[in-house]
Amino acid sequence: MSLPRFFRRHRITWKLLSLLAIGVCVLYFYLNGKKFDSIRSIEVTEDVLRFRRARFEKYQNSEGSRSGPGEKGQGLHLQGAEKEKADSLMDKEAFNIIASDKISLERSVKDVRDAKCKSITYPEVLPKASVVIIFHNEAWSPLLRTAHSVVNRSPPEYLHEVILLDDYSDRAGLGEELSKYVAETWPDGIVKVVRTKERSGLIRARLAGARAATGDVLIFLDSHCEAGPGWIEPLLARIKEDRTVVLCPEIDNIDKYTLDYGGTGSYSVGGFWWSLHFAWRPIPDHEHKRRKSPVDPIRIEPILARIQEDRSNVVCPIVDSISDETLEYSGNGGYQPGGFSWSLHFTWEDIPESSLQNREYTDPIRSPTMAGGLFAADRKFFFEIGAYDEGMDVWGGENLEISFRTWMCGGKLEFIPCSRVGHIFRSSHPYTFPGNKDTHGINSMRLAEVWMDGYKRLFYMHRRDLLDQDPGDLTERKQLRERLGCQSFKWYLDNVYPEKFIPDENVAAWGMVRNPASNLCLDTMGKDEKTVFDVGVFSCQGGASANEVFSLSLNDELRREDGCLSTGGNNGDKLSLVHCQAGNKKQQFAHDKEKSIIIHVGSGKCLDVSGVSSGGYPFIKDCNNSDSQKWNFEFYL
Ligand code: UD2
Ligand code: MN
Repeated sequence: MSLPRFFRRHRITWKLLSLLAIGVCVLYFYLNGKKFDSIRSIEVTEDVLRFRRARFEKYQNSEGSRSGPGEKGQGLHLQGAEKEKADSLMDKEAFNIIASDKISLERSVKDVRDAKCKSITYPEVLPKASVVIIFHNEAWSPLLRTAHSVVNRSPPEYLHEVILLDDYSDRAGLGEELSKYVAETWPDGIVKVVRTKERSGLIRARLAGARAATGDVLIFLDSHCEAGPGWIEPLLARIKEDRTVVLCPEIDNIDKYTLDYGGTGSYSVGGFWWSLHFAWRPIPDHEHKRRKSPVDPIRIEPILARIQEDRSNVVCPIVDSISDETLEYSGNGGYQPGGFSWSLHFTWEDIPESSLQNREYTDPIRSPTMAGGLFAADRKFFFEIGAYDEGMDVWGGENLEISFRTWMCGGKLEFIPCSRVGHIFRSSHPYTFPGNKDTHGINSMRLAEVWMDGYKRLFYMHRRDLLDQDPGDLTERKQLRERLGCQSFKWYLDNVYPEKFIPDENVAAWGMVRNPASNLCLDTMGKDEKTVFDVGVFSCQGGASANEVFSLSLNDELRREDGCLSTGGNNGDKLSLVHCQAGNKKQQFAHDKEKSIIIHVGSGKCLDVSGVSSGGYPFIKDCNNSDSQKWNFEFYL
């Protein structure tokens, strides 16, 4: 029987059939057009709120008495077969998954906040947070531990929702099983799973999360974090105070081998290398001053007070001890102010509480950049200043982009010392980079092109390989900058990051440092500037290699971005590149352009390459006017 006859027999008309086809098409496009799965939403009634409150209190009350592996944030030291298994999985997971699996998903952590954080009273009414946790093929235990830590340590009044944003994972257990676990564990719907329909990369995944969120404030976390006690209030309170701040918690380190939750110890801020990699840096002096840090100098009353722009103060140095027997000079350890006893003898006292104002420990710390993964922002403000660059793929660069943009377009970036969140810093990425693309490189190129004005030259100096690459369409991002009327990158450097060294500005000379007779140039020989190493010489590359770029600073340093040449005082001493230290005599060099010599100020000796060939090491030697001691910089300012 032919088909038309079949239809006639069963009274199915062509009309009906085409209607059906159209219906199927509409449904198909509707489902496909939606970028993510719909969110399970549950009406938040009084009952639901009571349920959440009770759950939160139950956890809070039991937290102190929990026992088991890894509790109180302790690390696990595996033995025997378990250790072998963990070691063998290290390559794949880039952290100790066996230890993580043994630790409760709801473990307690150390409270590493400064004691003063605990005495702060935050406003009762705070904006509510949507916590967005993005992941691609994350291991089960760190992912769920992140979610549990957020629910267990955020008062329900302030937690609008937790969004687990699955960036198209295909790892076993992260599909149905995860949805089921979430539904059963948090029946009140506080945790939601949202899935992208294609691998989006972490930047577009965060955007998808932000678009799905409906809370007042967005807080992003990586999928291997643990929120610490009291982590959320200081973030929300600061945003309530000023909706234009973008905030980072202090990021504590969860050890990738043992899962030990450790405090960061000292506070740092973010910087960057001109290669557009992120760097941690100590809080700069100007920021200490702005925060009116009482620690440096220490105020030691009642007897002594410090002079600070006030001639009526009498000051003392901290008195170190010199042993009367061995003459060993040693620091006194703790700082102590003086007091007196009523018999009128002098006494050493503890620093009075009143002198240790809270702010050093609790006030926001301004930072030029953020590490990327953990931050909070007013949801609307996040979108107002341009959210993220959707043209960025998989991983890298977005953290500097949002940092530069926030500062340049009217926001501020701050670290909040009282908000602590742990993160497992892994040694590699336990996921693929589709097409094996250098996404950090291309993403950085996009941000350099849009935000760095002429300073992008310093990025390309390190990444000549990218010069012939296509960063993709930048029109929208450039329009955004225009529309928001953002400041220049020079403004950012001058006002936000004044301590950043610019290799070709405000220097005496820069570029290749060349010995004409041998055509050898100072060269890092590809060594990483974050390490200490001896500087070599190599045949001059004619500006083709960033390894040969050195600057003679106005402070007489012969330096790179962060490292200065340093040498002892003896004939034959090599020159090592070490962290620059203002005023260190070993690091001072003078260049006599007429005589073409470079003199090490401390020893009066000259930079020399006699008998050295390409790949060897220059040294200092008594000045003798020979050709092996003649040097020229590529550019003089
Ligand atoms: C740091 C940041 C990270 C990000 C990155 C620069 C911290 C602690 N971490 O690297 O958040 O800013 O620098 O880009 O500051 N992911 C996806 N889809 C992908 C790839 C990754 O969802 O295609 C998720 C991943 O599961 C993780 C997050 O993105 O939750 C960040 O990735 P990471 O942990 O590998 O990055 P990390 O910490 O080395
Ligand atoms: Mn991470």
